[in-house]
Amino acid sequence: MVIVLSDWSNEDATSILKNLKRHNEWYSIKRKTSQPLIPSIKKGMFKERMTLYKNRMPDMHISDIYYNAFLVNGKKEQHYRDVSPGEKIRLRVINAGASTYFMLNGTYSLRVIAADGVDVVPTKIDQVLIAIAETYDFEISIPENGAYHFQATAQDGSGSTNVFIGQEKNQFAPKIPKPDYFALMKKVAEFHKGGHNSHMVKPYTKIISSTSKTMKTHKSTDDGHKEHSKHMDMSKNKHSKMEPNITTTFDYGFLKSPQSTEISHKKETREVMMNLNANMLRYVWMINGKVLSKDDKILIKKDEKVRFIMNNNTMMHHPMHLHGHFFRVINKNGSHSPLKHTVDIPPFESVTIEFDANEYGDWFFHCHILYHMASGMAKVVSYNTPRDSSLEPFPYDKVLQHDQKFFHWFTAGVASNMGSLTYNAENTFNAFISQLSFGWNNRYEHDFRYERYVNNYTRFNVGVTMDGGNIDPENSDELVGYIGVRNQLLSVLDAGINVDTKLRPELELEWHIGLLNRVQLTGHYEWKNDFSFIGDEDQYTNEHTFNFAVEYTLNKLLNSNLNYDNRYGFGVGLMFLF
Ligand SMILES: [Cu+2]
Repeated sequence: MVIVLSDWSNEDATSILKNLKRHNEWYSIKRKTSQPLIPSIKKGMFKERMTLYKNRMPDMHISDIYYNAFLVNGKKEQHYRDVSPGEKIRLRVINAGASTYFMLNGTYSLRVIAADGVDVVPTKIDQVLIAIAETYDFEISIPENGAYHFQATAQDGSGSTNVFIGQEKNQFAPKIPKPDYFALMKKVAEFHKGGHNSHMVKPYTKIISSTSKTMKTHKSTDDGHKEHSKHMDMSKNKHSKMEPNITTTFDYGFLKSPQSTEISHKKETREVMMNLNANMLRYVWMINGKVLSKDDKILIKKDEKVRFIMNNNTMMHHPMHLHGHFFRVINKNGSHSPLKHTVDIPPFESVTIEFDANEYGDWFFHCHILYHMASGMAKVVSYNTPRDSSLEPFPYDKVLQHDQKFFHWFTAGVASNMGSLTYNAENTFNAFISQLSFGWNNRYEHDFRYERYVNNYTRFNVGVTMDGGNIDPENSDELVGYIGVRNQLLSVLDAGINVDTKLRPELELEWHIGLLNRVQLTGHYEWKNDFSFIGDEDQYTNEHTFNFAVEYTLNKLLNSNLNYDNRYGFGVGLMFLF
């Protein structure tokens, strides 16, 4: 019996990705998985909260998206009666979700007989976490007096889907408890005490010769050698862990191949160290700090033994999937490590896989979370052989550009004191932002700028501001250009320094702090000083502009707010996101 699990959203995938890119809070509000400031303080976790801010991390979420339903073979629940009491059946469970891991359990424990379609030594287990794109085969016995309940619970605790196999629904699988997100936040904070990215390893590719036992090193430094010896120890230890498991105590230790899966020791080993990382605030997912379009190929050669060591530096699980090969997931079973095509890399852990390079051509290697893959978390494992001519209609370079797609969004505000309209067009490295605000008192400001990202958090910007002290045509409006640099100082605070065409310096701060599940404190502060380097006008001498708002999220598209702006005064209003 085949069980296909999936996650259903009423929203289309492009729109979901746009909302993730614009950091719309709605999905986490719906799931109630955020860790806002006030409850964090109440739970005595102010320090932990600050650690996440400082490390420019968003709240700890197990999944990014809110789903309307979880489905099994296309329905919320299935009841298959066409079995006999006591009958043994093979249940093949496939996780076809776009971005949901499921915890699987049943009326009684599951007997695992295969993983990703490959037989394993049968073993009983109470729960199995199935990553996206993984497959497990279980052997289950139908109860004598009722139906077997097979339950798949979304890992983030936001829902479940159920199958009953047999007659009467009278024996239920134990409920899976919801994750404690504050406890997870605490673990992440503890992990980051030593400074963020302290566990980052320099990526490298090395050839370890089979005969001479010497190493040929590519792209390496002395530093790299040190790292390497450390990681040789890691592979000796088989399944290595950087830290205790953050989100679950689940690993692949229960999977053991019935035969040895060792690859001939005579082969040269190509060891590839990679880091899985992200700019979680902008929803850019990378391998070794690069999206696919910036760094595509991992070159390998036929007949090599290829070893990938993958360090997950993010707060999310990543189901890494390699096309065209089965790889060994190195675990405590050593020579009998299981063969799989998809492997879960839990947050802040390291996993090693090995495969026999016995193919040719290019093979996609990617995170199987749809939105991570679309944002760049992928590589091409390439034997560097000529491309198949049948692929000519799909030019390679064009295929790669997928993660450079622009996303567009608007924010429109109407309040008793003012109105505003913001438009963003952003991709991985570029952002065009137009911001207009106007008060009913006839003052307005329009700013248009281009930002170029030089790393995850820093970008150069150039823009123009039309500052209308007064819309009254008798007063001249002033158009000035500016240039500067911006940096995301904290996950909740962005800062910028500019100098305009009249050589006036300008400092900007912008914050967005989650106070409660639906309540955010947002605001903006701008200071301009005119040292009169150019011209003698004094209208900008030490000008402060600021606004504060307490926003209450009504739904995905609508916030209500109470705000104060020192140009436009107090107001209450609504903000539309589209
Ligand atoms: Cu991922």
